[in-house]
Amino acid sequence: MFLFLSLPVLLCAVTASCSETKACEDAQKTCSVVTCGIPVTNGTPGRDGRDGAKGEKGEPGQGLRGLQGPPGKLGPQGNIGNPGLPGPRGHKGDCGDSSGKELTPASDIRSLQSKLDHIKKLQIFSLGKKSGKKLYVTNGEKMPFSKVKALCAELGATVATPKNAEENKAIQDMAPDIAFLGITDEVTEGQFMYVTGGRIGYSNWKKDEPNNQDSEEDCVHLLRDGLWNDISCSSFFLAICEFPA
Ligand code: MMA
Ligand code: CA
Repeated sequence: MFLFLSLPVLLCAVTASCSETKACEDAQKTCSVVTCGIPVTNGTPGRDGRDGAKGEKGEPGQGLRGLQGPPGKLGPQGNIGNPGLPGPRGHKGDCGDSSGKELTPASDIRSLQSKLDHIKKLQIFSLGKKSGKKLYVTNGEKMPFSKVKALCAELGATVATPKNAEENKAIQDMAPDIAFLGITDEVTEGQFMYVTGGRIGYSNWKKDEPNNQDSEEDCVHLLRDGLWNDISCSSFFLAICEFPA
């Protein structure tokens, strides 16, 4: 703590080394202008100092935890999920209506039948079929006999089979090439039969035929001159089908 001395004392003290009470009393004897004060203790406190620098952050407090806040806002909609498994089989349905109101009326059936008959007539006319005569049809393709049979069967027809000279001539006239006839001796060698059944009642063999060449000629084809020859069933000839007279 400093001593608070008046200025003259200080000046004197400077010359007389008057820095202490005892030194000052000594100085009074030699220094007339020196007035020594009574010894003092502490002065009144000074004003408060300026605010210090901000301190470091303190440790967390020990108070009670606050209440939980309200729920947050709704999030965005998610992606569409995968399809679910098929549901269980439903109950058996009711019996059908037997009242007949769902059926096609007989008048409609008659009308359709009439139209179909008309279309058939037009087609027969366009193919040149004469009343009471068989209708022969070809697609112009050559194939083994088994294929000819299958093709004609698909059409609801049979393989062209002349049962008299007139029919033989009709086929000869419409055929653009050598064609298979619906006749074979596949069942019994040398015994020619209609593929539709029964022994043949008419024939038009070429001279020296049938000869069963190489023992493998069970089918019959119609040559361009209208004569017949027995030939291998696996060889290729024209397919001609016939529809009833
Ligand atoms: C000859 C004759 C016929 C036989 C054929 C086989 C050309 O005619 O022998 O009887 O069916 O050959 O190609
Ligand atoms: Ca032959």
